[in-house]
Amino acid sequence: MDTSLRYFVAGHRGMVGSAVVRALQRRGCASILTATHADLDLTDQASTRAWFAEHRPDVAVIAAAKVGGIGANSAANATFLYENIMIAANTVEAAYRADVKRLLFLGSSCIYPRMAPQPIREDALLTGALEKTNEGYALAKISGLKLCEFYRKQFGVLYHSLMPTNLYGTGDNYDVVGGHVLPTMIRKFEVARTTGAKTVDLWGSGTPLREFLHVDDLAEACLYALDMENPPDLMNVGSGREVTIRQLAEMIRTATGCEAEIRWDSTKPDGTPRKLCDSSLLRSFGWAPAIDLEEGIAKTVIEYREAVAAGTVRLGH
Ligand code: GFB
Repeated sequence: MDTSLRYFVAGHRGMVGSAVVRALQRRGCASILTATHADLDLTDQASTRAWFAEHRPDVAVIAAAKVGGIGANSAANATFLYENIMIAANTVEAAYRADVKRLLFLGSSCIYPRMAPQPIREDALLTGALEKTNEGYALAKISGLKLCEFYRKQFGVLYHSLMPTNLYGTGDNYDVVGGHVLPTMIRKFEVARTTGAKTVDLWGSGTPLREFLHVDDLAEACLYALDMENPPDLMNVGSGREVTIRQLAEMIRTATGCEAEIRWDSTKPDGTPRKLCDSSLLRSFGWAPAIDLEEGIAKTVIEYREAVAAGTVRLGH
C-alpha cells in the first residue's frame, strides 16, 4: 500500500477504528489523521464538510458509528438509524467535496435479510425483511453502502464497503446492558468469578448461531481491500466459523475459569436465528483470518483483566 498517502480514520477511539490505526501504523503509514468527537461531530454536516475541506485526506476509512448489542439496538432504533445515517451521508458527501479519491465504509452483517440463505452472500442484500431488533442500524448501513456504490458510479470516486460479521477484541465495550454478547459475557463471568457468585444470567435461549471475528483480522481485511485496484462495491468479512450462543458461553466460562452456573433468561430477545457470512469473495483475493476464536477470547480476557486493573475498561457508549 502507498504509505505516503494521508489516511483519515473516522472513529479512531472505537474498537474498529483503533484497530485500523494500529494496522496502518504496522505498515509504516506516515500520516494518519484522526479527530476526537469533541473536535468533529460527524452527525453535523457543516463541521464534517469544514473538517474534510481543511485536512483533505487522500483516503478515508469510515469506522465511526453508533454501535451496540441487541439490547441497545432494540431500545433505540431511532437513534441508531438517525446517527448512523447522518455519519454515512455527511462523511461520503464531505469526502467527495474535498476530492478524497478513496473511501472505505464499514457496515455490518445485520444489513442482510433476517432469513437470508446461509452462509450469506453479498447478493442477498435487499432480498427480504430485516431483523427487527436492529432494523434502524441496518437501514443506516444499507444507505451508507449504497451511497458509496452510487457515488462511485455517478462521480467516478473509488468508494467501497466491507460488511464485517460480529466483531470482538482489543478496545471493546464492556457495558453489560448495551454491549455486544461476547464482551458482555466476559464481563459477566469475570464479575461472577471475582465475587464468587453462583449464577450468571445470560439472554435468550442460547440457540442462535453467530460468527465472530477478531477486530485485528478485520483491520487487516480493511488494508487488503484498500490495496485492491478495483474492489467490488461490497464484500463480507467473516471468520467462516459459527457457534451457538450457548457454545460461546461455555468457551468464555472456560477461558475465565469461572465456575458459576448459567441461567438463560427467556424474557430477553434471541435476535436473528443465524448470521453466517459467506466471505469467499474477499478470500478469493487472498485475505484470510489469522486469529481463531479460542485464541482470540483468551487474549481478550487477558486484555480485559489488564484494563480492569488499570481502570481503563470501557463501560459505555
Ligand atoms: O452481540 P449481540 O448483542 O447482537 O448478541 P446481535 C445477541 C445474541 O446473544 C442474542 C444473546 O441471541 C442474545 O440472546 N445473548 C446472550 C446476549 N446473553 C447475552 C448478553 O448478556 N448480552 C447480549 N447483548 N446478548 C448485533 C446488532 O446483533 O450484531 C448490531 O444488534 C450489530 O446491530 C451486531 O449488527 C454485529 O448479534 O444479535
